[in-house]
Amino acid sequence: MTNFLSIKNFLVQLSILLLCLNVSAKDGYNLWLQYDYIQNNELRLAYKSNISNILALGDSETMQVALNELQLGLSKMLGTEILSQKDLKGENLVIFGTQSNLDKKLIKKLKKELEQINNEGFIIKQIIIKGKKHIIITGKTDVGVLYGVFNFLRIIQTHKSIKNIDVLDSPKVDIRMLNHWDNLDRTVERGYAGFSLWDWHRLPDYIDSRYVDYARANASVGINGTAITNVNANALILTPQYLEKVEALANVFRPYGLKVYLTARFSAPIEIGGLKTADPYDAEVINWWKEKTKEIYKRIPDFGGFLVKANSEGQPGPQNYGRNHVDGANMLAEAVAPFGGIVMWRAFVYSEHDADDRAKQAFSEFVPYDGQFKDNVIIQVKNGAIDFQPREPFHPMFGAMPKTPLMMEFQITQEYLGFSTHLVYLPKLFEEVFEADTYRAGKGSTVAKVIDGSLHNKKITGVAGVSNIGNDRNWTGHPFLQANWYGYGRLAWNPHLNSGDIAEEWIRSTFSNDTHFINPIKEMMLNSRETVVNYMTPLGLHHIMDTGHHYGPGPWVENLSRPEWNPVYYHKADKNGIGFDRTNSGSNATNQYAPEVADIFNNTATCPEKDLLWFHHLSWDYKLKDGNTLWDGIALKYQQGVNEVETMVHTWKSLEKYVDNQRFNEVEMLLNIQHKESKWWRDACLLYFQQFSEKELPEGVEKPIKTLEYFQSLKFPFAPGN
Ligand code: GCV
Repeated sequence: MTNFLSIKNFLVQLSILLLCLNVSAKDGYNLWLQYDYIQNNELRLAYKSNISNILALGDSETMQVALNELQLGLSKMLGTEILSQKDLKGENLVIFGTQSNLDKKLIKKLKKELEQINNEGFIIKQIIIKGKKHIIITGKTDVGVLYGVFNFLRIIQTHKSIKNIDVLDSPKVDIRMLNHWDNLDRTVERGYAGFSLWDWHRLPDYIDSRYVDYARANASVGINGTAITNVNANALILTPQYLEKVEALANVFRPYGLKVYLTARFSAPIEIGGLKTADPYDAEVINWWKEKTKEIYKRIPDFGGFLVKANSEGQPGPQNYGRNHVDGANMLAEAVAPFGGIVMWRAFVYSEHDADDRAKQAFSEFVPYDGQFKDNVIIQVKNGAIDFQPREPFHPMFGAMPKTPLMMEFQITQEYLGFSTHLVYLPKLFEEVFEADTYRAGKGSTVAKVIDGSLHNKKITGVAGVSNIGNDRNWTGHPFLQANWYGYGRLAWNPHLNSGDIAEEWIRSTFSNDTHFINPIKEMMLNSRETVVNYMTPLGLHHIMDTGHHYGPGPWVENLSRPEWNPVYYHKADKNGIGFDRTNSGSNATNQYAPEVADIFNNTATCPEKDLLWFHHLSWDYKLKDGNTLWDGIALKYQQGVNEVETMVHTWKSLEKYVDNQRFNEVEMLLNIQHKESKWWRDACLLYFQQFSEKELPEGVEKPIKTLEYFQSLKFPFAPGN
């Protein structure tokens, strides 16, 4: 590792040299850490007048990483080599180190601030030492300091003033993690940006430098955990052969504050342990997990714990032995507890044997267990009750289990939102979920407060995002989808942040600080989520994507073995109308929300139109708020979505001069595909639904050129991620 860091050190120096030669490739690999040279002389000189050299207090691996980053970032942005010095000589130093490295006088000076931050928080402040002005970056742990360093660099990258700088911040959520649905053969379930980053075959001896860059990017936005394997788990990851490889990754990630978690296949004691059962009540099984856990912690002392998908979509679990989720989760929790580990148990359950509305099943199964899980269990709940749709009302479980920690699961990869081809800025979706009011402890009981633990005073808090990263050169397939990784990390750090502010930070750090570019691009990003809803699933429609791969429209699909896998189950279109009645006259899913919320959703007059067909089955002639009939309204929304993508194409084209060729061309091609596919969605869905409505398309909606049969005949046997 030390060797690796010195190579890294050398690369930093090389980058600085290349900067002076002005060589800079813009293939997207550097993500939001571009550290572009500040062209504006006045601004650059203003920074320079506050920054001379760097003084690192402490020499842990994390401090070395922080030093490299500061040197790289500052040197590139200021256009001059910023040196690291060993003493307090001079002024305008950027001094960084943990509280324990500060001298007593300084600690006294910062006492108030230090009391206000948690273990991963940081302080960035201008201070005077012996009459000389400096900037101090400090925190309680070296990872906190690293976060402070990244924050300081972001301030400069986004061209904010550092005059009298005084920043104090702490994450509001403990576990902020990526869930990789990466398989051991390097395919990625629902992954659209290439193959898995983890080169299992060449690990542990070959350490791809990308592992370091991955950890660095995560640290830069405060992500502190990674579950590196698919929740549809393979038990082999728990064998010594693979644990050795996991250990190598954990060693690379550690200096960046990134903990490793593994997915645990419930039947592992049988598959790799040679036992006859995986019954969580069986003494041998209990012991097997304890020993396995010990073995893991021996290799990886800061191992985070297990993520488990059990009795869900065919995965094994405690119910195979007549036990329940509490039995399964608590058995694993006991194994990891002595080492400070946790168990993240997923609530994504629905059964083909349960005739009840799929949207109700997780709540029905889990809420009665409230208070029964061990302290180190956290239940991982998807943002909505079905499955990562372009829009879903918030999951009714949020706020409904006051005695159990619940963590949010978002999907950053776009399984249902156009893969890595469509530009959709997801923090807008994440923000909508966080801002939703559960009313569980009166008005203002937002999902954000459930997740940050403040609503019910939770001991562990967490947010997970299903990763959209692969080994594509630009990490996410589409240059703009880097913003979803970035924005996810920022919101996991603080679920109360504003998605517009995050977009602006990202644009400035990734592309340009020119407001002529920022303003239209920010608008485009912020609108993009509503746009995809409009051309895929307007007015509360959901899960009408084509079978299996979920690429493109397939509202007609009705032949899958499980009813709830068929789009027709969700839209219920017929001659009388369209939509899923989840009110008290239908499946009564609304009853799983607090009464105040249920009342809003039950009544068409108060139900937000964006969720209308999620909760109501309505006639084609139903009058929408704008006076249009439901049929016309649906058709107009599809058309609006297409028009909006067209606007995105034009906006992008008009900004060519602000972007390097490579990223400009890539985005242009991708937007053109998105435009084409938005029309495909519009035409296929409207032709299909028109069979039931038997109505003409309203004025303003383009007539499809192809037939419904044509759209139904399209097949994509090699669609990625499936
Ligand atoms: C990992 C959906 C996806 C599956 C995924 C599952 C889950 O059903 O289509 O690919 O499996 O969600 O979240 O477990």
